[in-house]
Amino acid sequence: MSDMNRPGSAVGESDHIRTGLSKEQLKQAYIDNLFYLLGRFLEVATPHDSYMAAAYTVRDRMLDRWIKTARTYKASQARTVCYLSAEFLLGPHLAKNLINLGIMEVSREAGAELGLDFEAILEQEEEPGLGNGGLGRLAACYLDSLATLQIPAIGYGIRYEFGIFDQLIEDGWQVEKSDVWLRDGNPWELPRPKLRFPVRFGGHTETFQDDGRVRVRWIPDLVVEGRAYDTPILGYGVSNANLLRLWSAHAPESFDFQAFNTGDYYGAVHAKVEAETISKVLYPNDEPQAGKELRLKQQYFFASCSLQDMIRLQLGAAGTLEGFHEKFVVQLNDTHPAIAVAELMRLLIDEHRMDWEPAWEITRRTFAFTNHTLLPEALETWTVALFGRLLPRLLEIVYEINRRFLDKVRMHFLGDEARIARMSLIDEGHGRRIRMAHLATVGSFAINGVAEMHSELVKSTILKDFHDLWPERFHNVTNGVTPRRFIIVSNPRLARLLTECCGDDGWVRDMDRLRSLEPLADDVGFHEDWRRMKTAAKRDLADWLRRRVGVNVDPETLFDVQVKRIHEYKRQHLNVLHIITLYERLKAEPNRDVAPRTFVFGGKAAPGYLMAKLIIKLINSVAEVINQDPQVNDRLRVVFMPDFNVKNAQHLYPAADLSEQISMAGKEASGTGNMKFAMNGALTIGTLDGANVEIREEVGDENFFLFGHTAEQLQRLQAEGYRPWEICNDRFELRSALDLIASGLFSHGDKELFRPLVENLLYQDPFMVLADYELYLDRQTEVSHAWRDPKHWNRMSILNVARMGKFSSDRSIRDYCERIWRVRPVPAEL
Ligand code: Z16
Repeated sequence: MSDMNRPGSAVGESDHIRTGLSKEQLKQAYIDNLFYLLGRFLEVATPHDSYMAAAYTVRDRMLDRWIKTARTYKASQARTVCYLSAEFLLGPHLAKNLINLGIMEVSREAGAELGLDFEAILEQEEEPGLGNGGLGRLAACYLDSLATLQIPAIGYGIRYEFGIFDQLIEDGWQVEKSDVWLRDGNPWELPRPKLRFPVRFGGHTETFQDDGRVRVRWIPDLVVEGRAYDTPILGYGVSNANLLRLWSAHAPESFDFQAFNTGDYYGAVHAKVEAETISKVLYPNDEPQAGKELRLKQQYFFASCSLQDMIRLQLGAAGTLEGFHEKFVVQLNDTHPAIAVAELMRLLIDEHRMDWEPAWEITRRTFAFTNHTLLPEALETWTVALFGRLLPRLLEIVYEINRRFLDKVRMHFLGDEARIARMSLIDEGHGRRIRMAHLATVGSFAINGVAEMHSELVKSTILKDFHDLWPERFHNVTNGVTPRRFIIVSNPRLARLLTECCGDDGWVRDMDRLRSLEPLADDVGFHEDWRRMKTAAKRDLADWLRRRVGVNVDPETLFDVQVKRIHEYKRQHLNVLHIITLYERLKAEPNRDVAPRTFVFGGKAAPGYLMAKLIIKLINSVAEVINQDPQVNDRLRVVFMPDFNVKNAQHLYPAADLSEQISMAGKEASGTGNMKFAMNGALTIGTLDGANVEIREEVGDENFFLFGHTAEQLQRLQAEGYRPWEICNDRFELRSALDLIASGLFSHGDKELFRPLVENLLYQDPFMVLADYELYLDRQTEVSHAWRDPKHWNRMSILNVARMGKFSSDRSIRDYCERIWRVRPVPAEL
């Protein structure tokens, strides 16, 4: 090892092997890491060795920035944003970090000179899939924007040993496989074995006298230790690198010894297993599963560790907890971490001997709460019985918060008993349950929804009573996505074109600058560039689908894409009904002139959600029949892309022509896939739901295919008595499509297979698929016509990209900073 390489040598010199960014330095560092960290040399390195060495080479360059950022933040004494989230769906780190460091091209050249297959190295990375979908991916986009905007921030979550399951498709059905993402090691994280906190479970509480005051002691029957694992999150084009701190659960060593000394070896091992189970696996549901004790343990575990860590930082810096809320603001990503409200009270009162009032003052000025759903089945509650058994001290605190809160309500609404019952933290009607959304709302100074429409609905429906009481606490922050991953990493051709048009790459940090594309919307030469870019992306996807999924698709056809979690409210089956209708039209009239389309679906179903799994089976079954029918398969193709995740998604966004955002109006809080597609130049066919409303406002009504009933109209329909089967009576093609599914055509003659799906649509149709069918078909016909006029289509596509600036997560984070967190940038310098 050279002198320069020894620990203790000065870090930060631009010629340093761990920090230098030149091609020669990168090559040198890569070989060095391959040798010293992996025990390999170029000639024998496997692709995975190469990936690891590359990752370490990049990480070295991040650590330098990370340490300097931490120093700068500490000196600034600025307020830190703590983003508490049970999910972070980060996606692969390597390419993202190369981009944010600004060394993608030089690394590619360095790799080439070493004889490495750069793409194969990127392909090696197992993505950290620590999230289900939108909410977890949003958290990852926000980390990227926080670092890029130089905001002091920490992401806190759980280091699940198994993330979201890998999806296989066998005989058309979803099969789940466990996600062993840590098997080959994770080069991006730094274990912090000394950074650990105890978390208690079970047992009972006692009161005792302390200095003339009654205090409470919690005697648990299980103590779990949370250990920190840190991942640096680098901003784009800045030196700031923030911290993502994930907690892993372990049995405290001391406990093993105790049991061992008394001879209870099995007991000791059992306690260890029980403790470690807490961070074992991500719950693969996008809505809560009733009564899952382990899930509550996970929530309390990471909330408690994170708060103990903040308190440690606060005491280290200020020596007192007074003013804690001025140094930290904690954003609750949905109700998953809402228990933190009661836990901060416990820590302040029981562990740091504060009185209730000052503790409550700090608590309610610390938290802010984001709601992500209005679906009644997705609102989290815990039975008092389970909660009290697992967290006896927290139940007492929740009761006391509730008692004081209801006194206020009583005074404000002068004994409106119905309202008091509705607002209580305890739902007395359904076997006594704790309403986590109410706990989060009462404990927060700000509450926000994730799109304009959603935030309005939060105020007028699920939290109406709270809005009546505290209107000033309610806000909107429309979601956004990061252009670093969803344009630069996934669509480098588009990125290059945008940089050319704008004159520089300033648009990456200020997406409003893409407005300068507008004058090019009618430029013939630019249309040619646009077409070439799109066709190349579609060819790439076609190649990828051939290699990975084994299907052939024609890049000349319209790529019509719907990728997202499979859920009835998202209405993938409405899309299928359109496909079947096109199929029937072509069968009846083989020479009919229809725009050739390739339909691509992707998404995971919660393993216990049978209807969602049946929808996957239906898509694959329809695909099997249509793709094999020579009468139509030159004009219709259907593909289900298995294992939709961040890594696979990156191949799709650049290649899509049409983005399907067809949820039942009023059900999708925001959607974020809608943004990723539109900023890559896909046109949207969508309902007036979630952020679709704002996307349409931005890109212009004439550049968006709107269809469907409004949320209000659907509500009225439902109130009048919705009878879906009657719709079929006057809609011949709809009847016929449903009959075709029921006939067994797509199930080798089996008439039973899809019966639950068809009957549900005919007799229940809770998400009003049939009500929107005809409007959807009409709009799709217009899509086909528009596709026939490439000039017009390209114009719309260009204008979409030019006008999507609002949906950069940088804008969302600026909104949070100004409206909610009241924090400012703290630039770090190298
Ligand atoms: C989730 O991804 C979302 C909501 C929720 O209650 C739970 C999960 Cl895991 C989604 C919303 O469905 C989606 O509309 C929204 O865009 C996303 O959260 C981010 O806000």
